[in-house]
Amino acid sequence: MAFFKKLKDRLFNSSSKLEKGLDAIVDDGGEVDEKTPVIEGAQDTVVAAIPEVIPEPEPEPEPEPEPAAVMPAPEMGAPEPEVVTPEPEPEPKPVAIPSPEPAPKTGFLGRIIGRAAPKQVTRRVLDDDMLEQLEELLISSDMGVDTALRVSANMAEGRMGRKLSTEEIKDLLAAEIARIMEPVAKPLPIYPKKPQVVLVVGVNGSGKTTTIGKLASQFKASGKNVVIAAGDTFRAAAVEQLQVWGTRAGVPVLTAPEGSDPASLAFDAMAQAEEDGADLLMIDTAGRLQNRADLMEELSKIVRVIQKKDPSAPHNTLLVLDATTGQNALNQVETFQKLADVSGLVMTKLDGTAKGGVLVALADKFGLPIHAIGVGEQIDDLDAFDPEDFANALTGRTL
Ligand SMILES: Nc1nc2c(ncn2[C@@H]2O[C@H](COP(=O)(O)OP(=O)(O)OP(=O)(O)O)[C@@H](O)[C@H]2O)c(=O)[nH]1
Ligand SMILES: [Mg+2]
Repeated sequence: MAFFKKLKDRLFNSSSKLEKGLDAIVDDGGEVDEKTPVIEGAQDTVVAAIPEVIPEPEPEPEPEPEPAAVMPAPEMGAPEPEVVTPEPEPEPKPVAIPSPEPAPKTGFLGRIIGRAAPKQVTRRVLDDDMLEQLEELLISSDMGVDTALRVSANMAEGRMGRKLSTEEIKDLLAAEIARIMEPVAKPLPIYPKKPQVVLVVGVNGSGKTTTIGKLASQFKASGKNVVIAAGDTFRAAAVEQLQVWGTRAGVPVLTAPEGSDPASLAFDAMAQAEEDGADLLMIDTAGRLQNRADLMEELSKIVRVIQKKDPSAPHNTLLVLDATTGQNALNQVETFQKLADVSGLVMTKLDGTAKGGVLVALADKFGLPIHAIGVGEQIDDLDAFDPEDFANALTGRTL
């Protein structure tokens, strides 16, 4: 299955919510526009004003295999944040709305006169009322108030008084979302430093352990020598869970007895990984709620102890967020940023939630790199974050 199709299917709950909402908004006070076929109408009313960021539609489905999910970025010279910028993206094409396809010759009249019979499209004049409804819809899709207002305002700019169809609004919305997400779509940077220490943090149940298993599997497949440390010594069965993932991914898991100090395990794991010449050491940690000061302090201690071995470690601190928590993800970023130098995000459980819009709010508010997204519970259900695919899937845009 092509990557975009998979993402679109998995993001169905978010996109169908937005789609239904947009249909309802346009139907409310909109009029059936019988004079113009869909595509010509879209051109008349939108293309002239389409911002240059409208993404080009996906080319023909790429040949299998699917793109490896979270391919590491090219090796970097030093673990400095400013050097991790990936290759510059090619400039988006100015206007990528496809030129109108020759319309299908449908209907008796259409066949006689050799032109397309006009399709019925409902369009609504963009006014203050409609704008307000759009804002509300975006807020309800977990985009957050500030981001929803900004996105709606940008979509409306220069278009007040124009008639818009649902499809045209989707195009504008997708372009706006892709524009916000573009700067944060960055794979996990890989440094020459051995071992590169990746500390994985997040609240209970956000998907840390699962994400480590998925990432370890991908890095292993790309030829990296990976070691995992089971730094969650707090929860019973956490070690076993990580060992299962280690077996699936084919990487060793370093463990310590339940209840022991995770900081000392992290220290020992650093020594072991150095000795083994591992490229990557991924440290799992116990889930910690923002209000548990003791657990939060424990996290700071892990960082301090790691730094005794290598002052530049951890080289990445990944905050794993659960998309189903919606707006709470924003608070989690703020809290974890105070405790640890969060270097990037992984958003899990984007499958099956209607709250995918929170990712837009996160990108807009924090600008932290989004390294990967979790779209299921299986080992290969971790994808690199692609802003255009995400924007199209979230808005339910048909390409
Ligand atoms: N649908 C779906 N489920 C996921 C995803 N990622 C993780 N899960 C599930 O979420 C649940 C919690 O995942 P864990 O990896 O144990 O989460 P954790 O953050 O390690 O949890 P604690 O160690 O208890 O804090 C498990 O049932 C996973 O299968 C995802 O992308 N999609
Ligand atoms: Mg865990």
